[in-house]
Amino acid sequence: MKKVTLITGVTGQDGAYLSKFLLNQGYEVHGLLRRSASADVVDARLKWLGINGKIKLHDGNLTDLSGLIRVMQEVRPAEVYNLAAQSFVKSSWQQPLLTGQVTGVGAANMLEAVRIACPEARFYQASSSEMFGLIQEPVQSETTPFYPRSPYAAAKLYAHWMTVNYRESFHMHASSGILFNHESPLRGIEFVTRKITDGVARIKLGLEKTLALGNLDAKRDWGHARDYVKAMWLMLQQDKPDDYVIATGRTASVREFCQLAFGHVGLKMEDHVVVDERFLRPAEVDVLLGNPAKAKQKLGWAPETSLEDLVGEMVEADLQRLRGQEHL
Ligand code: NAP
Ligand code: G4F
Repeated sequence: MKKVTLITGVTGQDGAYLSKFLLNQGYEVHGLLRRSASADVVDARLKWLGINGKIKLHDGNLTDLSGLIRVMQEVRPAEVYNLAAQSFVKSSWQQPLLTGQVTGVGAANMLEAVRIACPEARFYQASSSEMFGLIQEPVQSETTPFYPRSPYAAAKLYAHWMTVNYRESFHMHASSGILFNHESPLRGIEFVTRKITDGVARIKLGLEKTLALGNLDAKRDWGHARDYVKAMWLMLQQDKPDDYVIATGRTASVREFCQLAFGHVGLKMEDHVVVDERFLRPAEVDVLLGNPAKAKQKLGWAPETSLEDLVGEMVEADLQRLRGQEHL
């Protein structure tokens, strides 16, 4: 019998990589799909990984509890990965209430749906290093106090504590992965890394001359999404549920990321990058740096992709896309 799993956010970056990983592990993979008028492109990431058609998709939305319960009753998953969210930090200041409803209350809806319809299922919540915000320790671990700096981070913090609360109140196998930034060729174009690699590819191909960015001094601990989805799965294979920081233990600035990306194609960022204050944020998370020691010790997990390799893979994918005019 195949193990059955349900992934929310299946059309996003992590949902696509996790689906591929679980299919390779022999799982029957189900995904929650919110209705879109652009149904022809919503599975672009699954197509990119060659797995569209291998996942059973179910209509649903994180804000609709009755629909979630129906999907749980139909699928009867052994493992549930809650990856769906309004995940773009900058938009969370423009849409704070929607972000709270989807990213925060949506996770509580998922916990309720599992508790009501399939309480034995193991549950993964996509928590975020963004919860550390105005950092209280130079290197952040599972014991570092949180200080959210955006409506997104505040919503994630609610979802995180609800996950802990359901674990402690109802003895659910509910784990929370506090993942630091992870990127890939499937990253949304609005996030800084993909914006940079797409911009570099456009400049290299003569389609653009400049790339406008915001705060070049912000620092992030960047890993590869392909490595990080494995950690999600490992958390649900443990006897006991718990919380884990997933990070590389290296931090780099947006400026350094730019230098690597432009350098990959033999260009200099100084010749092309302009700072545009439209891309600054009302409150910034200046630096994030994670300590993944617990994940290494208890899960046997370690990142496998260097920042240099990640940047190279992303720039190459964007060059390929632009030459072929593929949509993503
Ligand atoms: P992503 O690419 O933005 O994907 C988000 C997914 O959520 C998409 O599939 C989206 O569907 C879906 N979604 C949004 N609103 C929904 C709703 N109301 N109902 C149902 N589905 C909805 O995000 P990601 O980078 O893969 O991240 C996955 C999760 O990890 C997110 O929760 C994110 O906040 C969290 N996280 C990410 C990182 C990171 O660095 N990537 C780090 C820490 C935590 P559509 O395709 O229809 O838009
Ligand atoms: O790529 P970003 O938009 O990612 P951010 O805000 O760190 O959030 C991502 O990682 C979180 C984990 O820590 C996730 F929870 C969240 O869902 C998301 O995946 O911005 C990174 C940094 C920021 O400091 C931003 O100010 O890059 C800076 N930046 C500078 N110029 C820019 C730009 N960010 C964007 N998006 N666009 C710019 O032009």
